[in-house]
Amino acid sequence: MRIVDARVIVTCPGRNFVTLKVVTEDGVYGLGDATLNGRELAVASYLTDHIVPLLIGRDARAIEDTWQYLYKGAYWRRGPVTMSAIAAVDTALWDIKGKVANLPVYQLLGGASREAVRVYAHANGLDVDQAVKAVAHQLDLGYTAIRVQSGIPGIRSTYGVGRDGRPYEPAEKGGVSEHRWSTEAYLTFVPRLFERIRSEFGDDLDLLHDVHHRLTPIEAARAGKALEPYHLFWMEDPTPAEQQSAFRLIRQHTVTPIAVGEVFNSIFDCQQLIQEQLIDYIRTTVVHAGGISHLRKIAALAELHQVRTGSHGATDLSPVCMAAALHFDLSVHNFGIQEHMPHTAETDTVFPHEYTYQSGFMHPGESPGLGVDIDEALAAQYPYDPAYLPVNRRMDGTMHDW
Ligand code: CS2
Ligand code: MG
Repeated sequence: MRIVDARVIVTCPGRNFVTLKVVTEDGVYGLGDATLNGRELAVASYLTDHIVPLLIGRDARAIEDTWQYLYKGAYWRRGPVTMSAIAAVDTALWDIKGKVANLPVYQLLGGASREAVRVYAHANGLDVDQAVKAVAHQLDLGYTAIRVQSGIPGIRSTYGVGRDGRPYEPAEKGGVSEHRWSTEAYLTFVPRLFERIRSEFGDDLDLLHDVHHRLTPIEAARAGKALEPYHLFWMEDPTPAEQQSAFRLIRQHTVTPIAVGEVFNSIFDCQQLIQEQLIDYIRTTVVHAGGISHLRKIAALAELHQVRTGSHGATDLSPVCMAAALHFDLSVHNFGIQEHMPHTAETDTVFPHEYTYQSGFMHPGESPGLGVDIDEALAAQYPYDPAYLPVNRRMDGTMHDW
């Protein structure tokens, strides 16, 4: 089953997405997400200029061989651009395999290990009162696991919190904005936030929190320790993880569970973290970590060390990635939880999909393949519109430490 066409579709239905569409000689096609937030066109070029010419004429059924060919054959390995491009090819080929086999992809991955995929929602507020209201709103929608972020007194803008009453969207249009950061203000504030949330909502709800790599290891240890009375489900990205051994220091001081990995793109980024059990949840996702094939290898390594998965699922990961993530989540035994930040109606119209949400759980559906499509004519009506993640500086203007 030869590949006869592969093309990259860049569209911006409210935010930018890059999608690869691979077509076989039988007319079957598959989709893969290739969106790298704020650096979208680099992946689009990597695919169009360097990968598509290699795909034409290849056997669409040879998923693992194609993965190895693109990873090892390029000589230049790893990195977010390369791995997002390889992920898009891999995801599209799994979609094709499912369609040809007339089975949803999760069945090809070993079948369902659970009835549905537990997801967590976001509750964000400019202050604690707003955060409390946001948690109440997500509880009304049926979520039983909620990530809570709040503006910090004394800090003008905080990453992860929406502005002007709008839902939080990671990328900002109109140039790169800069945020200011005070570790001391944050460390004093964050236990108070969770004290209030627990006193309002009790102990049953699962609470999560994202530190967005803002702390040193010893500061992260302090945060984890101070948060112990509020028994978080996880504390995410407490410190950057280029130096994986840094997490030993955090582990020595706190039993707050740790989730890491949304910026990782390879099993080698988390090898030590997993093998030394320095984390509890690995957040690598389909689009940025080499696709379904590579993510399964990460999950298999994690399973040996009692580490669960907790894939990234922010709005910059397209519905194609969300569909693929849900097939992976449903099948993999050591699944933990999946992030769910619903897309806008505009995005959902460009990417019609079978996956559904109900009462805190999602399901990828039973359609053959991934169960997601792209309306190319509609996508063409939304041209690329540059947007960037904000830059973070300390109060004195220094780029933040880590
Ligand atoms: C966040 C994201 O969802 C998360 O956990 O960390 O907002 C992340 O920063 C963006 O998806 C980056 O593109
Ligand atoms: Mg995060």
